[in-house]
Amino acid sequence: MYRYLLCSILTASIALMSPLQMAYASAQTPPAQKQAPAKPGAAAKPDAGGKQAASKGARTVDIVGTDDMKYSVTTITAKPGEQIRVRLVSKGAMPKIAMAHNFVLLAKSADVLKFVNASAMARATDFIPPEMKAQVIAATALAGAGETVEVTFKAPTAPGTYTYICSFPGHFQAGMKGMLTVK
Ligand SMILES: [Cu+2]
Repeated sequence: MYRYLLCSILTASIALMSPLQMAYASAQTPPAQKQAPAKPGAAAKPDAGGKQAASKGARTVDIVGTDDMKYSVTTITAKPGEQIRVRLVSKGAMPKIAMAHNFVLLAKSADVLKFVNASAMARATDFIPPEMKAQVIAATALAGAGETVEVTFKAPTAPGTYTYICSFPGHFQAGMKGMLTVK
């Protein structure tokens, strides 16, 4: 009699458990999947945290670069000498060799068109022409689709507007540029 009772209790609990477990498992899956796209950002955080000693107090400006060759942010305002961290996320479906983005802030004295033309020939150095490095205030590496790059720099102390560009060939011409205003 007892054994029969025990058996039926066990059977009942097992029968109850499996649908419960399945429900639990299926409830667990969607949030896990939802979190996956956020991972690159989250993964970048420990890295950023590690760099915080160098960029302490820096204000972060998040920019998205897309396959239509545009920045999501085309104007940045900074105080003279302010510490700025630009974090650029590349979103798109094209392979990195054909579509990648960077953020290159140029000195006020820079000849932007000349820089852009020289950049197109500088694939070996991530489209930053070595002979024109003196005109670069700050630059990130290239970010292919799904990648995040960042650079922390001190805004110029001289008030005025400074051009930033994506130096990947053709992108500046397509409108991938913006203005940093120091005031
Ligand atoms: Cu670009």
